[in-house]
Amino acid sequence: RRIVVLSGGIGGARFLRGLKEAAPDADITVIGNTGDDIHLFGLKVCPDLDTVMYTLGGGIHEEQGWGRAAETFAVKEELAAYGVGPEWFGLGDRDFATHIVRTQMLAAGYPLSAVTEALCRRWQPGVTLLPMTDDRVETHVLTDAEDGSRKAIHFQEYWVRLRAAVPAHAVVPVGAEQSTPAPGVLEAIAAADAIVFPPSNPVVSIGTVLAVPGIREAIADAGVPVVGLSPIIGDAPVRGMADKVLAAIGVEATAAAVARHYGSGLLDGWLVDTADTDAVEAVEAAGIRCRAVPLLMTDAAATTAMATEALTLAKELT
Ligand code: GDP
Ligand code: FO1
Ligand code: CA
Repeated sequence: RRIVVLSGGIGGARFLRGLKEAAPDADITVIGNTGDDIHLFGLKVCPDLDTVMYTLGGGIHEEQGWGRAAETFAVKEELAAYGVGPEWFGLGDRDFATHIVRTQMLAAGYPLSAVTEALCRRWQPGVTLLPMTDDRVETHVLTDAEDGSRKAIHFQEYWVRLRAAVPAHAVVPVGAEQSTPAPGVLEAIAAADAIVFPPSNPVVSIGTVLAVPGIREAIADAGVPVVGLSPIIGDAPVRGMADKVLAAIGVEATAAAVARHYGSGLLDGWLVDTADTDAVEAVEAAGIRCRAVPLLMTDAAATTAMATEALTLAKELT
């Protein structure tokens, strides 16, 4: 079985661990969000690709959910001693090596997809990890400037420095319109037996992947079940500030509203948590098959059970 998963960072990566357990023989292709990417100190950092790679490759900082296990911050401290920031973004020494290799390969002319493949030769994530595009796409958030006008800031500045605590008027994947899917992306979608939206951020993770022209259309035209799992439980994100970016695009932070946002044109099946059993009827009324199952990735067994439910739902919809 060939399964395609659109993924952000933590939510997608943790789900993928369960999916690998639930379908050990499946051929899994992950289309990773690159809208969170940021250039710092002359280096290209790809947080969501790295989170998937480290999580599936056994190098992730488990509690934190991003960055490397057993990390140290000597380089960051030395940069700070020179007064070189930003001090609000924590790049560790081990993680730095990834960004150095990536940046060196990009400078030598390799596209991000080839660089990601090379990095994965070390980490052996057990999935094919593709960036959504080889082109530069950067998510910016429209916020208020001091003088009352509006200014766009990089998503990481909004998310990490400001903790999404300032009003967000719009979320813009800058460069997406002119981007094209990375090699292998449309091919994987066309060859898939099922397409899964893990419990990733619907706006700045899955929404950004869908903003690459051709990807949404390819998914809708694939003619195979598209099933998703809600990242919202009990009208709140399980972790992070997804409610803030949902508000910015005018979508309520509920499991049902997120399903309706994707819409029956894209989504065939949707899993909500058992805390949201009430939402099932509304989702089905929107033409999306829905069921309530436990959706908390508290441990490996619970995560594998979620992936099994998603695959069962996909099979039913085939
Ligand atoms: P990010 O790029 O690191 O923000 O990660 P993703 O976009 O892949 O996933 C973030 C989303 O995962 C957040 O909106 C969370 O609500 C969701 N999430 C995290 N843990 C869980 C969980 O255990 N269950 C569910 N259903 N969602 C989760
Ligand atoms: N998230 C933070 O909240 N603070 C950080 O300092 C931080 C550093 C960081 C470094 C590398 C990396 O791959 C991810 C990092 N993240 C950090 C996580 C990440 O940038 C965001 O959580 C996601 O991009 C949001 O989707
Ligand atoms: Ca992300």
